[in-house]
Amino acid sequence: MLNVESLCSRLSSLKWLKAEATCGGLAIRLTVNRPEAMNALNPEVIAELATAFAAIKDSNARCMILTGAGEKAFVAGADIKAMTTMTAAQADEFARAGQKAFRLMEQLSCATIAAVNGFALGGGLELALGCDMILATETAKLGLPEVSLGLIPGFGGTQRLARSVGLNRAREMVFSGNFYKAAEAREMGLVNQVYPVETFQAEVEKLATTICQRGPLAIRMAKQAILDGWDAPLDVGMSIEAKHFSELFHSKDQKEGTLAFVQKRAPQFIGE
Ligand code: CO8
Repeated sequence: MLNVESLCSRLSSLKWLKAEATCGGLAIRLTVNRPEAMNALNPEVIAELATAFAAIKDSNARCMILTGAGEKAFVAGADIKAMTTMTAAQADEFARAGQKAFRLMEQLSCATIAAVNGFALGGGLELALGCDMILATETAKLGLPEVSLGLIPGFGGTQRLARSVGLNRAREMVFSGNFYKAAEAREMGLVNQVYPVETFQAEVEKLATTICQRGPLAIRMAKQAILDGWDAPLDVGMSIEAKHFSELFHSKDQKEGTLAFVQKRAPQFIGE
């Protein structure tokens, strides 16, 4: 299993993504690095995201922070210029490639935070929706403006947004194509927290560091239980939870965490 430093050096050859170790080498910060086009996702960027997520899957990273380069955008959507000449078959291929990459990200065992530092529009918001949490700057704007282009969301937005904010809110966002301020997005439960630009990076790191200090296997099991159980019947979800809960009792971290509490000291989790 790759450690985060080796993971970052493996990803250093990517053209459109920047990978850096953070949180004392326990987490990876992945930056979509195409600021001249508002970090728009063309097929090459999508392919690189898929490569990066597959590598993260094989690593011991405890958290991934996903963000966009520059001061204006997280990701302003799929690359509109690339879509002007696409055939229906190419559009199908592009949509499926994005969906596959984002699904891979959604199923990573580590925690994932979308650090929305500007526009998160169309495919950009769809990317953020695949993360476990969305933190945003006060100046960020979020939306699914595809209908303004005669399109619909194609990277999972019609499916994940309704699951996140409910059907009616999702219909409003998708049918209007409007941009929403971060505060409004927080009110509707789309964004977890909103911070001023000046303190944003520090707040993102703070949350990531907290997550990295918790039991990594516990985070993995909790994430799996939530993912597998949330749209299952309640009894099925409960059974999934009990299975993951009890599995943790085979781990050293479970012994360490409970013992450390009793001994009134900080736990030293090793991820085993
Ligand atoms: N694609 C390509 N280039 C973009 C994109 C984009 N999504 N967004 C911005 N850019 C480029 C601009 O064209 C411009 O480039 P240039 O300088 O060469 O003209 C540069 O970034 C800077 O942009 P602006 O000058 O427009 O900057 P502003 O600050 O004036 O505006 C906005 C910023 C509001 C973000 C504006 O750029 C905008 O509205 N962008 C488009 C947002 C959008 O509609 N996104 C949805 C795209 S569709 C989509 O995401 C579908 C996903 C599913 C795909 C399924 C596959 C088929």
